[in-house]
Amino acid sequence: MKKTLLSAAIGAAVFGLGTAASAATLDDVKAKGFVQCGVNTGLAGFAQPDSSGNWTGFDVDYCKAIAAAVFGDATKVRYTPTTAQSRFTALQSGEVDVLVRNTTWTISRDTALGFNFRYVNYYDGQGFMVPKSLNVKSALELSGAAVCVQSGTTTELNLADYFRANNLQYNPVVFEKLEEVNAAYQAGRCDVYTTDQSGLYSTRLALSNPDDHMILPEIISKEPLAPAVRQGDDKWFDIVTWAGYALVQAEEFGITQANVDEMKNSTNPDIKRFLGAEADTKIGTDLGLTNDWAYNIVKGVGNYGEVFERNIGANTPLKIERGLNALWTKGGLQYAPPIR
Ligand SMILES: N[C@@H](CCC(=O)N[C@@H](CS)C(=O)NCC(=O)O)C(=O)O
Repeated sequence: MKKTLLSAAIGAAVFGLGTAASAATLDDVKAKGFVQCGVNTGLAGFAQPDSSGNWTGFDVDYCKAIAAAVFGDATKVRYTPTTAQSRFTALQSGEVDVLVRNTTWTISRDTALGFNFRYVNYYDGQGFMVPKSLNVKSALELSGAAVCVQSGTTTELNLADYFRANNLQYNPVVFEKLEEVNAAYQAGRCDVYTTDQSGLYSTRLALSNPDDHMILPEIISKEPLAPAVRQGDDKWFDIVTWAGYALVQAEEFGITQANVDEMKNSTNPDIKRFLGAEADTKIGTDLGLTNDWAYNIVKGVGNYGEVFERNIGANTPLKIERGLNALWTKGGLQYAPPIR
């Protein structure tokens, strides 16, 4: 009897019960009228609510791009704040339709956890932040340090590997919530803060005295941050993936939020097709959307470069350089397969 119950429970876990986690995410999304997007609890530049609950950020704009592709309206999104730990159950259970939350694409998340990743919206790597007063110039000088880290992250795992590989001792100070890690570091309970470099930039801003802290030169891992969906729904996976590629392709074409209407009259057939302005195109309908899906994305949030600059670029408090996230034509890794 016990065994039967157990197999039923495993069956339910494997196949997913309830409509929210069913295979037809696009239908669910259309029926409810919005995309439920799993984001951070609040990471400056990436996903943050203001006092009236309006979310903005680099990841938030990706959620909006998906909504624009589906509804022709970038505002049709609701946000679910998730911690590093809670994000995976939120996606598995169907509480969210997509996770856009600085989540590193790893093989175990792609297999054992049951997710799918394809388009990387931010190429990152793990770094270390220290108070300048610690007088340290390299992570290799950190033996014996107390290191603040958030649980449920690749960060925690890479930290252990890096210190072991370099024969360094350390004392992990682990918390589930971002504000707990921040508070512990601010209070001097740890010598070092480690997370993705993008996260370090955001976190440093949240400190009471950002200029007293520096980011060490070592990048100890690859952190390709990618939106994730549940396995078993290729149609939705395609939409989430190509929404990202559309942002990148728009930048490559020089299509911006300001010129997108004019670009519909371009003499370049590639651009016209991309914007759904070629009569014979099916690129949108083949995705299960309308042919102006990419036009709607650019109209709603701009191109990849605009999204980057608006939220985290040189003229924002974060001042992040494009680096690996430049277009492939400019020495970076952002590259979209042909949209034709
Ligand atoms: N990319 C890493 C780390 C992601 C992560 O959760 N980073 C923390 C530290 S920056 C974070 O975003 N916390 C925000 C929160 O819990 O709301 C991963 O996927 O495991």
